[in-house]
Amino acid sequence: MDTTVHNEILEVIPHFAIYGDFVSCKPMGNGHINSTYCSVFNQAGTQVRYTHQRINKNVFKNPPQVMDNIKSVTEFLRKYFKNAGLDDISRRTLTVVPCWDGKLYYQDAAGEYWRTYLLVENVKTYEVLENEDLARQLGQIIGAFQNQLATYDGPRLADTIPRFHDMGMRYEQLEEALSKDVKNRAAGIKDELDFLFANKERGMVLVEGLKSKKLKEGITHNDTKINNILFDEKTSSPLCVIDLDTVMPGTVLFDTGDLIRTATNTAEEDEKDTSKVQFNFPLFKALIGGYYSEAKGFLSDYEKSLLAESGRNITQIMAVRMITDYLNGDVYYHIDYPEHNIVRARTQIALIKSMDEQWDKVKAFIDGLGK
Ligand code: GN1
Ligand code: MG
Repeated sequence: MDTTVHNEILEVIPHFAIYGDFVSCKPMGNGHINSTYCSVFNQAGTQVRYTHQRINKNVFKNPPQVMDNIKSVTEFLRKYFKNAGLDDISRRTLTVVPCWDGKLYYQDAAGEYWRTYLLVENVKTYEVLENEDLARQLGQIIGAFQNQLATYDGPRLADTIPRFHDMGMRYEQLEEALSKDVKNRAAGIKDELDFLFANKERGMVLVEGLKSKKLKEGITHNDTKINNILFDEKTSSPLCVIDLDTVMPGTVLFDTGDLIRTATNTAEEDEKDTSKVQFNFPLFKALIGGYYSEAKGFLSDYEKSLLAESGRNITQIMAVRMITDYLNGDVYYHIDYPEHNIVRARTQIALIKSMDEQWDKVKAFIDGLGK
């Protein structure tokens, strides 16, 4: 047994409806919000793996509601894939393993919420994309995911984090953090704050588009960073969109935005050397070309015109959120070291600057899409 395993998980696992003999469990994953473990069971001679997650209730105020959403979405997708004649469906969408009492979560004595999924085997993830072919396929799977969810006919989905991508609210939170400055960090990040406030106005385009109904509201993923997509280890093709905690109403541009933010960056989200952070135009073209091949049937002209802008916009909102957390003393995102949030924010700002430098060709590419 791995000694790094936290004892709490050993109390939690037996509540889930898993047959066979428990073999081992260890921490896994690198999400910024939930804590994840992987367990192994011996089921009559076959080793089967599960993932267990503690849902961060500081972030998700109503974990049972999150699980209801996930159940509705994964059941819908399973049906969809079945109707499309696809095989290997338990690798194409997540499978929730309920508790013995039928609940989709277990609440431990400390009040923490836990959930379990089948672990999707033989897959890999990327922090930085390696080539244009991967980018094109990544764009396609997110376009397809949105296409699938456009026909969603299950129970109404809850807003698991209200106003999640509302730039106006995110700036209000930044202002508040700045006025309190609980860690006296504001003085050391003047350039970053100046940049974000100077660009506040242009950041409002998506949230205002939703308010004025110039942008349609549909069901979107809202957290399409590239490591939330599992790629098949053998074929290298994207297979499964995971991290469904924030699947809820939004504009498709929230998803293209996060995809652009993470797929076109030549460096990782928390690269300390910002000179390594560049917006990679060939990757952008491949990504959006792939996305557009799936999305052209449902994208309005206005949505299409904002495809590139969505990348800049979601990168900006992440910078605002990361800097806010830095000022608040790192209460939201998991951090590995004290400067982690400001390092992340600087990377986002460097990426926006690199996009700005290449904006003419980016715009020209978007204008020429489909022509
Ligand atoms: C968080 O859970 P994870 O690590 O996929 C965050 C996203 C940010 C992302 C930045 C619920 O995502 O909004 O884009 O970190 N999720 C939540 O890496 O806040
Ligand atoms: Mg997440």
